[in-house]
Amino acid sequence: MPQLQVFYFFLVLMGIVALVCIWVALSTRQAGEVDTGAAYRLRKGFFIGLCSVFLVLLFITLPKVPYSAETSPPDRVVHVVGKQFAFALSDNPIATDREWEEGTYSKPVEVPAGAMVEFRVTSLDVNHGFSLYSPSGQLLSQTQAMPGYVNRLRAVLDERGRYAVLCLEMCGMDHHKMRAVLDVK
Ligand SMILES: [Cu+2]
Repeated sequence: MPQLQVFYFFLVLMGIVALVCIWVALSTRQAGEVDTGAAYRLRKGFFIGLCSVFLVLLFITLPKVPYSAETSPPDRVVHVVGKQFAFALSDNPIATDREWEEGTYSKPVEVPAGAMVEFRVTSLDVNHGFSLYSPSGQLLSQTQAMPGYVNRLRAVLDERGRYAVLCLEMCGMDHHKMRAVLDVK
């Protein structure tokens, strides 16, 4: 479960930060001479070290960015509209409150496995967070659902099953109830 690994990773990271804070608090109890030259050298080394680590991580992770290049038209377009407190998914554009309501009650949109799907995501009221979860509950991709603007998100969904769409932006009292489903056949 990647979420659990991330949780433990942050727990360890927070432990290290706490230990450093305690060490700094204890070591600066007594006022003493400050060697500014050494401090600046340390800061420079830290800066260069951090930049090197980030550069390496950038080159390792950049090819794995899950957003496909938009060089060709998608196989399928799914229109997504958020509104407090549900998402409507439809094969047809949704412009009015009525169409949105129909979209939230109609049967789930189906897309073929392995097809390049383009989600056109917008909102009828406030900002929402459109996120797509695999049938096993893993977060695959996400974008913002913004009023007056359409965000396009492309994804190839290979695994067959029922995908969940959840809101990732705190949008009001019933934010946690905002969800929809998508079937990959
Ligand atoms: Cu929300």
